[in-house]
Amino acid sequence: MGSLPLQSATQESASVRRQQTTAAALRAAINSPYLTFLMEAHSGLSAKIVEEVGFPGIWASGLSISTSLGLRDNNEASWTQVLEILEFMAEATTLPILVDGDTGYGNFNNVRRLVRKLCQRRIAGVCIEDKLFPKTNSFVGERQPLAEIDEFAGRIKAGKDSQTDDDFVIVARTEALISGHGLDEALLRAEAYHAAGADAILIHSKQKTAGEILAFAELWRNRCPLIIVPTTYYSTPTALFRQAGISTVIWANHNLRAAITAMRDASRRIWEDESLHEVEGRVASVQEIFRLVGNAELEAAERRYLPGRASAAAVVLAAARGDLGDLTRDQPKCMIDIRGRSLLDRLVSLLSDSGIRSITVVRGYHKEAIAPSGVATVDNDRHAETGEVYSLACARERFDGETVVVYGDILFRRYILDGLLAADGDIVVAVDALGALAGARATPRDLVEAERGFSGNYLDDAPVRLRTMSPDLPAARANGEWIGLARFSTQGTAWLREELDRVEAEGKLETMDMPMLMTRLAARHPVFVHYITGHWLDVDTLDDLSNARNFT
Ligand code: SPV
Ligand code: MG
Repeated sequence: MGSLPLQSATQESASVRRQQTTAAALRAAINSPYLTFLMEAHSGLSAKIVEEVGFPGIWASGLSISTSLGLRDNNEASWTQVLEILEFMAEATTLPILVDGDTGYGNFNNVRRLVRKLCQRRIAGVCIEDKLFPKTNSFVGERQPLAEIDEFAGRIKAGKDSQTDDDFVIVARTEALISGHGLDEALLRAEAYHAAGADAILIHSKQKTAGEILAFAELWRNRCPLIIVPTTYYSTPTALFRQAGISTVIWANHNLRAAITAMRDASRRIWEDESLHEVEGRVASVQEIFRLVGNAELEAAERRYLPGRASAAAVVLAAARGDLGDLTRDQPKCMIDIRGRSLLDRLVSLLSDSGIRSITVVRGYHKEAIAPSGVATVDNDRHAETGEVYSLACARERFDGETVVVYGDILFRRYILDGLLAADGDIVVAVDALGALAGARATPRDLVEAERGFSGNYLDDAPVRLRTMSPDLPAARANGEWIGLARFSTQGTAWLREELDRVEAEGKLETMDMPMLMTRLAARHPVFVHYITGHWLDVDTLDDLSNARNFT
């Protein structure tokens, strides 16, 4: 690949494709003066891969589709089952698809319905072969019976009369050479099919060399485009096909065969090793799967269409040991059991229930004890000598859009998170106004001084900005207590990342706590307070723990 004429052909096909229907693109590719290459695909996924690699079109191989369904290439899959696969393929790619329509699944009448259905599904063309239904793969057995010439020409004519897209391509495939009838019979048939309206002739051969194909091409003299399938004469240099004036080469089954080899190798390795160790790194990553099927597009759509900001990510800070005696000897605080479920498990469910899909837990102390399902983890292995901000920085790669940051040892009623997600502002912190009351809690943590206190007025929804957050704030200045839950919009997340970079550059990442980070953010950007009154708790003491057990 890569010689100049082919590149031009590919580029030309790609630009034609952008402006026209897939049928028109296939027609243009087949009729172009360049040699066109169609690559086999048998599923939505393989169609995507063929497109990404750069081919201008797809051969939807009957052999490959049947095999991928675990069936023989004998029309064991019904034509409507094949149609369903084609629907997935057409949805997965913008490339024109030339379908292997076998014999047309019956007589002229079956071909008519097939062609109409293919046009409805944006398929660019179909190839039908002059054999009898049910078909047998060309490489099985010898001297397979052929259809009568006139009868097959009738199938072609019926197909052409039924297409609802003028550019739809019908390729007539003759099996005369494969069935041992020689060049004269092949030419006779090709001529009849061309006269019946075929847009191109596929001349098939199962010889190891291209001799009979090249001889046919010379005698055919390009009365209409000629398509070949060099599966058995694979060692013939492609330059010879160009010289012979061939229109299109079909690489007929090589994605399926590649997949069989790769799947068998991986399965065998895993079976023998009882481990994934050797295979990981040699197979596509799960992230690659997400990219291929377009997860990013769905996330963008969720941001646009779903209420409740379902696309927010969450970072749960759960690296600290906490000090609850024996309860935290072999596990971090977030794993303490609260009536049959860990604190962390309850928190993760809460986040999920509010539509947060991507959750990352920062682990540290006894990290092996934290293995929540469906949740990513990152590790702060320096948890013993660092604080929350360092843990947050460990998860930096995990957030870039809207992000919720939450301590791993808190629980709250769901409406609090829903309210926070719906609140205006690029950075919003949930603040319990009751935390400002003297003696409200035995161990108040992060006190908050805001622009205004909580009014309790039903009609008061004016935004309130954060001034300072600190565990050492004099009680007289405190308007409430931060509950350890904050939301950052995409912009707010960008500011957070910038601030983390600054803190790191100043050498303070290891020691800084979250209140100081919030205070620094509030000095540069608007940080808003979302007031609540109770309905949450954190677990710092055994008293807190018994409260938590009553809370759920
Ligand atoms: C197919 O790919 O299903 C074909 C080509 O029809 S061949 O297997 O060579 O007959
Ligand atoms: Mg086939």
